[in-house]
Amino acid sequence: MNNKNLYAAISAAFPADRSGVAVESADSSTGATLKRYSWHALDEQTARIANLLASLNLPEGSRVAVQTEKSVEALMLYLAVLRAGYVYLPLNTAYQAAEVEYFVGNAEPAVVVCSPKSLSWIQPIAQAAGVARVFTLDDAGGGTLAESAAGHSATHTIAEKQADDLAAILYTSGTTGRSKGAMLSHHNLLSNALTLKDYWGWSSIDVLIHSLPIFHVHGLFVASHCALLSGAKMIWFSKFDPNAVIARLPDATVFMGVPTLYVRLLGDARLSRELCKNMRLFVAGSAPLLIETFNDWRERTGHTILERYGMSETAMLTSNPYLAAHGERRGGTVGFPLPGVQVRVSNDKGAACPINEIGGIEVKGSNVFSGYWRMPEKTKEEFTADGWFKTGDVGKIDERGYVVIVGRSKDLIISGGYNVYPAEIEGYLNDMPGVAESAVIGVPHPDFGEAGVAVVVAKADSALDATAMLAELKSKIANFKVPKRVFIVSDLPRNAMGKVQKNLLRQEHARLFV
Ligand code: MCA
Ligand code: AMP
Repeated sequence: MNNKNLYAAISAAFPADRSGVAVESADSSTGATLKRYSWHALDEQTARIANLLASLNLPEGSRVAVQTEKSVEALMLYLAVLRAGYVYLPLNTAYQAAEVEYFVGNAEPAVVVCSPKSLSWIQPIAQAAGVARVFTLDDAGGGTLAESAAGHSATHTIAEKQADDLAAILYTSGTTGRSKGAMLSHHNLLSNALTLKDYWGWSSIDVLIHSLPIFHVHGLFVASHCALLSGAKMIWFSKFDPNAVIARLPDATVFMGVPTLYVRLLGDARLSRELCKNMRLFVAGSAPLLIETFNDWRERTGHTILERYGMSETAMLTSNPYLAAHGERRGGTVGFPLPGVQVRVSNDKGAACPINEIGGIEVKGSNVFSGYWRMPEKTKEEFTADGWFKTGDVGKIDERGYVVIVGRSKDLIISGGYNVYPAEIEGYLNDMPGVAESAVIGVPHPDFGEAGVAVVVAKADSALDATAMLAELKSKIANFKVPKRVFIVSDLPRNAMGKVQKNLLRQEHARLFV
């Protein structure tokens, strides 16, 4: 195949008989079938949207920013952006105006697609940033995008792309300063997806339960690409609800989730071996999977969860083995480097760590991004002189070659699979009247794995109200970033250098939720 467009590989994997079901949307609370979309319909609708985009005469490399609820039509929009040769920029639906304003201002998309309910606040943001067109896409697939696409042809020649051309930009928050857009090429995404498809034994008879959001690597790339590149059917939920997943497990063969999804499924007394008898694979990632969850899952279902590890900048890096011949799936580890991915552990002087010694995890491979959008300096900082990407994760490689993640050098909280950067939340808190300083930490949480907690110091003669502070945060930032608790204290613990000792705060509040 000469055309390196990821969509060319995806469409080449469509089954010969395109009348079969590619995606079945299902009610996210009951699991009941809502609508079936054939491969043919997927092809036709992505063609229409791709033709609509092409008709706008956008410059080469234009970004299409999307903040819509999850629907099959939203998946089609993603595929259409690839097909038309533009760059997809997904945004978490929880982001509010200030957050979206930053992404739109930074990425300068030519097109924005949003939910009709957000149009009133997104339109002015888009206008101010010089966005050429704003379309709407609602939960049921309606809106101005579908209306405009309806007038376009259902055939479209896939745009020619080179392997290194950009396919998507995924924003990841920064430990200091603002979010950075990780630039992923068609080759980054395709090479990783083909590796996973192979390594995890995908075939066209698989049926994937897709209940993750599609604005992050896990749901958008890992889950969707594996199914699409295998010609396998997806059962598509607009959001995760254990009740609906339990209802459809007997119809499925593969499930992917962040650890919180497994914890919530285990909380349902109906989860059993019988229910999972047609399943062949449960994949977990995006956050550490507790060994208790790993063990409980095996006991209840008879299946051993396959834990893997990745990042927005790299897609998937390591995976526990799928085939028993390659080794056992070991809880508490993220498995082996995937074929084509190199992983090393380095100490703070940049020297390689021996087996079982803890250091910074560095990676290399055709899956690794080319850099951060318009941030060459940041990009340079995150790579070693010999071209390895510094993940910011801390870990080791054991004597059997399994990678174990023990922590992070980046000040990051992962809550329910979403990343929350304390520096960003502290910025908002510090801007509030009467706040002298603040520290945001992550503490163990039974449902989200980790939850954010804010510890705030008031200015002299100021009285702070924790409830009001939480309400203000809620009005400004994505809800999952809002700390679950705010503590007002007289001072923060500091070391001799004057640096806040977050480890002491984490110890103090370690048992808050567990
Ligand atoms: C929701 N809430 C949360 C979170 N989600 N709080 C902390 N962390 C969260 N993740 C809070 C809301 O703020 C709200 O609080 C209340 O819970 C209910 O919100 P709702 O949206 O109804 O929650 P939910 O539907 O139960 O969502 C929980 C969830 C969701 C299903 C676990 O967070 C989720 O889908 N997580 C998956 C994220 C994911 O796909 N990550 C992959 C990133 P209030 O009522 O007070 O406002 S990709 C990645 O990390 C790398 C590359 C990788 O390796 O995959
Ligand atoms: P993101 O910025 O959303 O791409 O998140 C990537 C980060 O999620 C990684 O750098 C890790 O810290 C974390 N992560 C992903 N998968 C795992 C896993 N299986 N175990 C522990 N941490 C993980």
